[in-house]
Amino acid sequence: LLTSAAHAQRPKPNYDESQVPEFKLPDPLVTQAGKKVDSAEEWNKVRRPEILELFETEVYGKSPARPENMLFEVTSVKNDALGGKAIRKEVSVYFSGKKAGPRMDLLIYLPAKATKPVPVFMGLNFYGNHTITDETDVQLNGNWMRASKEKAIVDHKATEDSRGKSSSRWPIETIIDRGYGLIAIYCGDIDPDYDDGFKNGVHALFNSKQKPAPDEWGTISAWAWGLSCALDYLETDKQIDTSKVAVIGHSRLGKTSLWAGATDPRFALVISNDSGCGGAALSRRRFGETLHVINNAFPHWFCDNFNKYIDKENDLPVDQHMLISLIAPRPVYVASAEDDQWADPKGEFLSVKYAEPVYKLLGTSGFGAKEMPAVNQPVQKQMGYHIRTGKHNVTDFDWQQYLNFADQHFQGS
Ligand code: GTR
Repeated sequence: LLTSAAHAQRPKPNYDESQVPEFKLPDPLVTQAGKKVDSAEEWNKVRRPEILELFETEVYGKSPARPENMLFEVTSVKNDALGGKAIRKEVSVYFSGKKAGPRMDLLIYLPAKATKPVPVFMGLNFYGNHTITDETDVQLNGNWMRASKEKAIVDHKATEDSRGKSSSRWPIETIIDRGYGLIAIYCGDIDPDYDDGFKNGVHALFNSKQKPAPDEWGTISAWAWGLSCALDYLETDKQIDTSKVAVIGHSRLGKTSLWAGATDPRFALVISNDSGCGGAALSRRRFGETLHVINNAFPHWFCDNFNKYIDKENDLPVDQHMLISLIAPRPVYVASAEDDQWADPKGEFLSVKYAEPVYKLLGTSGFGAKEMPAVNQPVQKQMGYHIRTGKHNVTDFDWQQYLNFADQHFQGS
């Protein structure tokens, strides 16, 4: 997905463990002033806000407050979706409260047989809600999309042939059969995934001065902000148990689900699937994708301050284990894939491990794993991790683990 210009300047990635530089990680349990944090109170009052602020100003960028006057419009309801198994709804969220402004569309599947509000998974997708389902009567997204032959995108627009093209990543029937709902949103409804100088998407709604300041929101922050807006809608929907919303994302959208979980404590469970650099992977390892590569290829994802740390990862006041720590004590699950070395599976594992002291301080079961587990051998306590065989993708194996993990934390089984 890199542009050819970015390819040209892209330094050779390191995949050799013996070439990983030596580094010292900042301690999530020592304040910026050097004081050891040894109580939940100190964590919540001092250290957590400090870390959150550092991620806001140095990594993802600060987002504005969410609008209070958003307009929610239910545009379709089908009570016998998926052969009668599911209730399906489409809901438009108008961010400015006016139909003229940008809007995102939620595609919602809920188990038809539910007798009480249900726990749900909510996640962004890459090419529109119509790609996640084989049902052909959901709305075809008309917004700008990244080029993709595989997804039948023509001139940056979805086509009828795009329908269902990502359905293997969203096993809707399995999710429904296990008693969960699913909410899907196209990330580009919130902010199109290209470097446009922040003139479109929700940035345009707030940034009259065109380009955000160096500590203001990039696209990942905007996406996470959009997920929180979606949660605002869910809170108005009586069929959904909003104390049990798991936020899930893959790759760039996995970076986003972690940031959404960190910034919005209403997300009760957080899942990162192959999120890699700027997601779960430790930046200081410089294994696979690095800050250099990611900030050149995707200058719009992070805030401009993040560029300061290109080839200077040791100067970062945080590393990505501290992103995981911001989710504590809520359950968090990080998944890697064996053939996805670009995303640095070991660096993703280590982030979970080095966030564990915070989870322990807050009285949870933590993680437990000291070494990386073997492939396809999930570890699931308050913190979960697996590395599965195969490539950068979301598979049924991944979903089985997420569903088991959710059962454990949402249904007590
Ligand atoms: C790649 C990028 C990764 C990851 C991936 C994706 O090009 O280098 O960080 O975000 O895209 O989102 O699929």
